[in-house]
Amino acid sequence: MAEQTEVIEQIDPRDIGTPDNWVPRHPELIRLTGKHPFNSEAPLPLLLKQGFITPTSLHYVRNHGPVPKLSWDTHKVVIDGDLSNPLTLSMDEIAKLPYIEFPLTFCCAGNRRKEQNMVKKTIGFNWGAAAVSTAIWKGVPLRYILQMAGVKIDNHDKIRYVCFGGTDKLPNGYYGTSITLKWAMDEEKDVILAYEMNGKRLTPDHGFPIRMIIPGIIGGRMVKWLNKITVSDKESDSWYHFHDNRVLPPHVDAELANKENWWYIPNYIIYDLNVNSAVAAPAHDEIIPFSSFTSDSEYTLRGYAYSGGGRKITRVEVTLDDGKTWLLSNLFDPEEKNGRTWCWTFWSLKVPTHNFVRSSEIRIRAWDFANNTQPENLTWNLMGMMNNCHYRVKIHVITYGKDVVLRFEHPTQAGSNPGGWMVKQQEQKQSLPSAPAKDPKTESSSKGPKYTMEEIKKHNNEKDCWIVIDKKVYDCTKFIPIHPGGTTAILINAGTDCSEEFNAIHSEKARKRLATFYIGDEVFIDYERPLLLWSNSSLVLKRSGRVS
Ligand SMILES: Nc1nc2c(c(=O)[nH]1)N[C@H]1C(S)=C(S)[C@@H](COP(=O)(O)O)O[C@H]1N2
Ligand SMILES: [Mo]
Repeated sequence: MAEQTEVIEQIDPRDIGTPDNWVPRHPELIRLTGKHPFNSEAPLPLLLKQGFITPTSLHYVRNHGPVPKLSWDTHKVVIDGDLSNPLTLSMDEIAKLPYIEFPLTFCCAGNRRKEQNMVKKTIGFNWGAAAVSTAIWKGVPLRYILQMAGVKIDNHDKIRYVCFGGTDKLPNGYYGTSITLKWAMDEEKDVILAYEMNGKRLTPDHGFPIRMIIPGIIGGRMVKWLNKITVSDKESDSWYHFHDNRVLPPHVDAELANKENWWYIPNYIIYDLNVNSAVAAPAHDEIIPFSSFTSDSEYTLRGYAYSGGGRKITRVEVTLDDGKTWLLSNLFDPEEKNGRTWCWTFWSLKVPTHNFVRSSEIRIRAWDFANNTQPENLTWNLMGMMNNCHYRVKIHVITYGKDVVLRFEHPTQAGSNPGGWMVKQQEQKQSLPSAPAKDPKTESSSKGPKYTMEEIKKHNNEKDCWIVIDKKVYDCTKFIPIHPGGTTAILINAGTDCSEEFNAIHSEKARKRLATFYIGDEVFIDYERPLLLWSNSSLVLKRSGRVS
């Protein structure tokens, strides 16, 4: 079913000059956080085209920092804490232990975040709907290793934890997180230390030489470049365990979260994935010419659905009439093991093509084995996590050349890629004259001197460092040593326009701080965005499979 993994050996020119200049990567992955670190997803139609198993090279990647350069021969995993026989294991030793191998759908809790960002900016970058992939993972059960290390079986009510640490040192310390010991010891949960992915050793981006695999939960807890496992009566003390992968209540903004320590409230941590689904066919900007219709022509809608906790998808429904009626789609056989599944399900539904003409939107929702379904509307949250509202694809009838065509429009496109009906809505909102005036204290004025890119490029080192963000020029030289994201993060962008990099990851607070370094403006040719981008713009349509 899966097209076999091609081995990528090429270094992408975009990685040159970054700490990842040695990591081979697929050129078609969409980069979401500029040059560095590497966060990327495949184009959604390309992802689905691969079938049930995603080739390693197209599996989404979420790296908080540079990829650690580790070697199989020297890497060790330390297993310590509340154990009678703490261990240190080499990779060769680990690879000799009993193993299990199974397919697992990985999903970042930020999947579909760009939709949230279009409602209001979160502190996270713009994941599209492809922060999800499926691979076959092989490794030794954590339970087995803990038994080797003399774990004491719980016979009291006190919760104990297993904490995982990676070798990647980040601005706020090492990446790490934890699960309960009970979970780790549960044979049904299939928690493993994985050293193979799709039949080969892990790639650097996916945690080489070893990572955690914890089925049914968000990718964020599956620590890559694993070198430490600690049994403790406390959960992980990693900064990232508390400040990432949480769904805070919608009224909590960044300032409040920090001031009142909302990060540490146990209720808001994410473990299990929630039920979610998306449409891959029709693709964004796909068109069907009316001239290709016959009275009985049909179109096959396709997409993915998944849920957490081993709960299988039990149905995916489609409405073409705003929820008045729901059509039941076909589900591909779920990958099941003892009544649970760790994988996504693909769905499809044949629809008479002419039904699209009377409809303005394809909307879908999935249900899982606990009869959880997706909410109609999204609930904004500070980190933009777990967005699983109904997935809506708009249908437009437009003239294109000499033909009249149906054109499909997804809510967003991943990263800074343009297009999407939510993106358009947001642009319209911003260009309305009634939009609230910008705060003069935080917005730098545009009265400063003008600089050309030629001039800006010269200020490209640690003694003299200018950057351009959204056409404004900032002298960040003094800020380099105290940048919370590290010095290299600024230096690799010195003398360049790094709007994309900056906007992808910075908060409102960082933006205010940036304003204090304003020195002038980049000269550029301004143009007025039309209010109704859609009706005014000349469209460049990408043709995809369906156009015959
Ligand atoms: N050590 C380490 N582990 C990590 C991360 C990281 O940055 N460092 N990112 C996490 C997040 S948020 C996700 S979604 C998954 C992504 O795994 P992948 O890049 O193999 O798809 O890894 C998780 N494990
Ligand atoms: Mo993630």
